[in-house]
Amino acid sequence: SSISTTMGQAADAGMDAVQRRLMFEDECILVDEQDHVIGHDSKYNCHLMEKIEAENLLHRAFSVFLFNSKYELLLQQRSATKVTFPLVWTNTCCSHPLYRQAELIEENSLGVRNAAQRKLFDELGIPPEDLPVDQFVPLGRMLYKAPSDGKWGEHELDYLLFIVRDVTVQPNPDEVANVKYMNREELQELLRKADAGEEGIKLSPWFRLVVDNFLLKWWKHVENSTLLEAVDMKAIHKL
Ligand code: DMA
Ligand code: MN
Repeated sequence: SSISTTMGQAADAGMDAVQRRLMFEDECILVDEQDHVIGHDSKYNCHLMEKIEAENLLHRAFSVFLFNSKYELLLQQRSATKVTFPLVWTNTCCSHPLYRQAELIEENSLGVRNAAQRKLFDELGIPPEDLPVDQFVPLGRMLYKAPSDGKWGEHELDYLLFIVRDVTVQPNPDEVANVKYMNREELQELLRKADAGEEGIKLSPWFRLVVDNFLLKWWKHVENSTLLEAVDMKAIHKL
């Protein structure tokens, strides 16, 4: 193997092999703060805090919130092997649209919805036919930066996608440690435990931002079947 490969492995000692592969295979979409595509870079580079700060790297992402027909929200706990934010509780599924034709389509956020369908299968084993792309409702976009640990972090323009659907779930242990449907009271309880610093209960920073800024209002729209009234894809909320 080449010297650079050897050095890269030394620098990332302990990184899970599956997650390392995705770090170099996944090519993220670089955007400016108005969400215009300005280039692309590896998932690895896009999540290195040092590069984010030095080059102001910002990439496109999505966060899915899936509700069942009882209007409970599916949460996941990230696997222990995730490079960023291991073992934190978060919304149903998050990832990045990749720099490829099907996931770059901007009309009606179709590229992002295609990526969501792909990752809900990869992470949670939900068959794509259970999640037609036209059923995802893009509600809004937020821009945020969050360090994970010393080396890694996020700086994303995140599309917030809601979907109401009963699905079969088969979590992929490389990605997901645990899943749970929660009603509002159960989520409040989880938030309380996280705030109290209870052992093993942590929330992702982006989920926390959505909870604090949008979730309760949008949850009511889910229950009233009025989600389309909540759509605002013009603004980009800088949080
Ligand atoms: C990245 O999620 C996207 C957001 C909104 C944080 P992730 O770290 O779970 O990405 P991936 O599943 O591709 O590792
Ligand atoms: Mn990211």
